[in-house]
Amino acid sequence: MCVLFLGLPSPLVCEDGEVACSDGSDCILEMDRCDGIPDCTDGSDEQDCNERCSENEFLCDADECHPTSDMCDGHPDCFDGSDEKSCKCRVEDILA
Ligand SMILES: [Ca+2]
Ligand SMILES: [Ca+2]
Repeated sequence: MCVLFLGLPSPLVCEDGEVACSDGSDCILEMDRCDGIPDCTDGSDEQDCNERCSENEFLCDADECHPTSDMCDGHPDCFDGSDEKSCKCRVEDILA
């Protein structure tokens, strides 16, 4: 089975259990995709990972990634506001 990303300049044939990096430069193991560690030179194996965010991001309950600096800043950044819901460090709580 060949797994190819659409729009490659030249077809890259990967072996079973492998996926192509989006720049077409390399094949990586399927298990290495979305494991939080960039294996492609362009880091594309860690992009478009619905269930994972970058190292400096967190995942909302609504499946969005936001910078960790947005967490617990008193302003809802997640669509569902989950970045503020799970706060144990809210200013209000500290002052209470
Ligand atoms: Ca990876
Ligand atoms: Ca926030």
